[in-house]
Amino acid sequence: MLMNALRETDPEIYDAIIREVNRIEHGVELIPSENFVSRAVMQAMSSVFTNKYSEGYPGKRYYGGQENVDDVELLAINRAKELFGAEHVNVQPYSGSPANHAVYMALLELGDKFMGMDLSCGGHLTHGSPVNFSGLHYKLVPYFVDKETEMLDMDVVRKIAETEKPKMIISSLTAYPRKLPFKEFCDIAKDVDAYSVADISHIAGLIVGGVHESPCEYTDVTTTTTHKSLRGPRGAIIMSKIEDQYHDLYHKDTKKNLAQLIDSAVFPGLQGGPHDHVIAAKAVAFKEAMKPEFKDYSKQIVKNAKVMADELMSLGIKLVTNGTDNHLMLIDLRPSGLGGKGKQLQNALDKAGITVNKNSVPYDDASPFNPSGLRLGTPAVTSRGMKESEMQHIAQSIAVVIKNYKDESKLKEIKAEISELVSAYPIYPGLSVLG
Ligand code: DSN
Repeated sequence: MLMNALRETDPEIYDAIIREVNRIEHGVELIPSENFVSRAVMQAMSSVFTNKYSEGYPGKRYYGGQENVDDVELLAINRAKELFGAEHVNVQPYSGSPANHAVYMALLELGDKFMGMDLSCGGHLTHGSPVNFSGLHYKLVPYFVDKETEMLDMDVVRKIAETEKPKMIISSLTAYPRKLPFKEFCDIAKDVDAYSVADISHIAGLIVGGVHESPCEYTDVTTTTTHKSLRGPRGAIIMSKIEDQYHDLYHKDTKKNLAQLIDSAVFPGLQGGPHDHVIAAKAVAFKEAMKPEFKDYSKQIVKNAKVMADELMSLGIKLVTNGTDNHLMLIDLRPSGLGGKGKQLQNALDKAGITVNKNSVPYDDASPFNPSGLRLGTPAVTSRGMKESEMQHIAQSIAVVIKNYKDESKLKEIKAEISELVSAYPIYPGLSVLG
């Protein structure tokens, strides 16, 4: 990917990009919501489609010159339908939060009650946090993980739903290292006459690869970002059934089916012109995810996570739920006497070339700005081609950093070792030296 024009026009931004390329090439990226897209995805994102305005949907736009945009959006929609087995897909959401916002607008009235997983137990900001639109405009009834097992107890989720009678139940995770029982969530929603919504942003790539159950067969609505384990551009999509089979009582006045409700919530309800360059890149990512190699990739993500988890635990590090079934792990620093030190540990790992994020653990007394956990995952390192032995090496390095987080020379030593380890797995060969 040549960047001569950028270098000439804006050397400061050019330099920052090159520095970022060097950072990712020489370090280990373990933030579980990040990944490395292909050059094809990046090329689609930096294409002339960034110039176009195309409010509306294929065949029904408000501006001229749409023949190529329509082709791109239809390709993205049809590929997503095939990939996830979805009846209806909207590929226009700018990102995960707007996608979820559109779903609330489509399904609920302001002030309506819904159920979502508590943020500190591994939920998401848009699932009812009091500082987010979802908690400000709607009424959250949270469900929590069990204090002992740190896992979801679906009998408790059912009891809450039966007592509270929410209009919508969201199943999702951002820091829960176990599988989500989508069928059970949907059965509960159906039994209490609530909409079932799944936000599969973190695990979409695992679902496509067949290593996690898909909710699309059962749920009314499924949202996902496209840039996490799915390895596409920043953005999101909303998938849904076409007809609302169970809840016409909630919107009998609109005469719209579920698909139409979602589409009109995205545009004109919430968004303006879609980002056509990103929709093009989503289409490319969906095509890549249909390849058999993507299944191997997803399987390896989970294998790598298990090996890393086992190695960390064998080195005396406590993981929330004592392991993982998916792509992520949550280190609980409290048993190591480091409760409330998540920020210091994240900084120490940065210095050692290992990127993670500080995160609350279930029932954490510490503040979210300096919580007691570290969240890590394997989608990005697996994209580089790393396997089990590298996961063991990285886990050992993490353990050394945790024990020596104040020792600057030890952190330097680990950084050099990490740089050596990753040098065999270039991400974008040649990118840092091209002009
Ligand atoms: N910020 C994302 C994550 O890191 O999980 C969720 O939106």
